[in-house]
Amino acid sequence: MKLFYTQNSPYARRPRLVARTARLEIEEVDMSPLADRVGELLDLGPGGKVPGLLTDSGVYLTETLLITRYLNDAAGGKLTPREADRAEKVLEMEGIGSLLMDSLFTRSHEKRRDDGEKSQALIDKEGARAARCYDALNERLTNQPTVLDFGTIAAISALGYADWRHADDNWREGRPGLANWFNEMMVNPAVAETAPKF
Ligand SMILES: N[C@@H](CCC(=O)N[C@@H](CS)C(=O)NCC(=O)O)C(=O)O
Repeated sequence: MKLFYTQNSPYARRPRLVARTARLEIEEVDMSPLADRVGELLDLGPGGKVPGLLTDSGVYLTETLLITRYLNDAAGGKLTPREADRAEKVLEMEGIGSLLMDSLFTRSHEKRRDDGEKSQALIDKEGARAARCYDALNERLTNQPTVLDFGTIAAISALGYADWRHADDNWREGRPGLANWFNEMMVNPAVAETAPKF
């Protein structure tokens, strides 16, 4: 299997972390700079985005959520929570992490548009959504163990992206529990080596 990624893509970080957590051997193909190499992705499918996964049988899969589930299945379901209660909590966390990631991504692109093209209303709306998500993560992850599952992988990936693209959110401010949990997670080599570089 080949996973197409870029180091700073928060979406691609999720399947990269799933593969490492499930100890699944995959080939990672760095597509940086994406603008120059997008043609290679377009030869495989219509999206031109990372992550993308070329399966051993030659099918090209896209969309983070689907790729993470495919990898987990390929690893025999190692990341599938055993108890129903736990499974729901993991899904809840994955939803919040995904919401945060989409919101941060949208706002980052909007902020980089030319003056006159950007919408301050959209920036404000997404900024408020991100703040609610940071609070929700702080509530749920304070004093929690540093376990990698679908939920914490989504959270870590979104927060790492926030550090890169939205440093002025200062998400650690007033959320010491989340900040401590994040620092402890960064000790994990898989988390450290997939972090965005900036
Ligand atoms: N919905 C997609 C989003 C993936 C995505 O937006 N990836 C970005 C990099 S972080 C990308 O490839 N952007 C290139 C583009 O928009 O052309 C997913 O869940 O995988």
